Amino acid sequence: MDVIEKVDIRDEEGNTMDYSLYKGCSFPPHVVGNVRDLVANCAKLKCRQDDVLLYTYPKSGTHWMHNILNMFITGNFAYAGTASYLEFAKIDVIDNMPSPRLIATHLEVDLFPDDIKNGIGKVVNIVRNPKDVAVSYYCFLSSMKGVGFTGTFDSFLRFYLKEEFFFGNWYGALKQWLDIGKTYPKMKIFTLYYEDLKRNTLPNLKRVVNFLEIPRDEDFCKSVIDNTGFATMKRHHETESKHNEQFKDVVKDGVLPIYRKGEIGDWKRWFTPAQSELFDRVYKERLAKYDLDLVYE
Ligand code: PPS
Repeated sequence: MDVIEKVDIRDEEGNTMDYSLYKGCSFPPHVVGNVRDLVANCAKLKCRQDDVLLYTYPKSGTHWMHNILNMFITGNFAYAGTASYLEFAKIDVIDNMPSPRLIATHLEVDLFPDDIKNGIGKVVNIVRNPKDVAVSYYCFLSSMKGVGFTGTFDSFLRFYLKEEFFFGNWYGALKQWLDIGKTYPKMKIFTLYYEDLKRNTLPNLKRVVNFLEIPRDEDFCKSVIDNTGFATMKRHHETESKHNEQFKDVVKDGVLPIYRKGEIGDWKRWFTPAQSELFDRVYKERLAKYDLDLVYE
């Protein structure tokens, strides 16, 4: 029988990270309920043709894209807050959401609903360069309660570079997407890079609209841009998102610490040259067989 292993790793400075390991996948402590039930419930979730599942490795722009997609799907520009995540919301909440549903997840692709793997519903995947993800993740976890991280950025990087991190590691997540055509050829997916979205927003929003196959013209896309800018979303989040049920036990002041800087290249203020070199070496080895052109600044 598959067991849920509770793992608690500690570095030489005494910083700890604990997670659950189940069927080779790692889960942070604040996922909803028991990971065995979570995995089983996700696999059998009944999907609908008009479902949109937003996949991101954490800190890659989930909130940003959730609000963009919500505007496209609903046809209005209301702020939509934080998504309902497969792993943080109760499954009956997801099951009972009215159509068209927009759901988010950081779960590994193998744990996606079987229906999604078989092409029922669409998946939007956002990828962000791993150095900015590392900084964003560190700042986020340093501000959380219970699942927080109390060590230095250097000690965090050592955890981040391990095979097993929360929801797996960044390069493992990316590999799943680069290989997706072979693993799940029926899945309908669209991958967008955070950096492209940030630098060339309008053309990339048009690509999103094409993928969703919904009628939204250029003026609509421009209004989406006006309503999903970093400062606008940060203001909405801080005034309207208190006490989100999914995260009420792990946030310090009722607000998830999401909107920090929203920039490309902030990692340069955090990484030392030695950390950056180590990072580049590890990533080059692990992603050697892929032809990647990530944008870091
Ligand atoms: S989470 O917790 O995994 O759901 O976080 P996630 O939403 O994926 O990522 C948070 C980072 O996304 C940045 N962000 C934005 N960047 C640009 N434009 C907009 N509108 C925007 N909204 C959110 C957010 O600031 C976090 O990145 P950092 O680098 O920490 O600022």
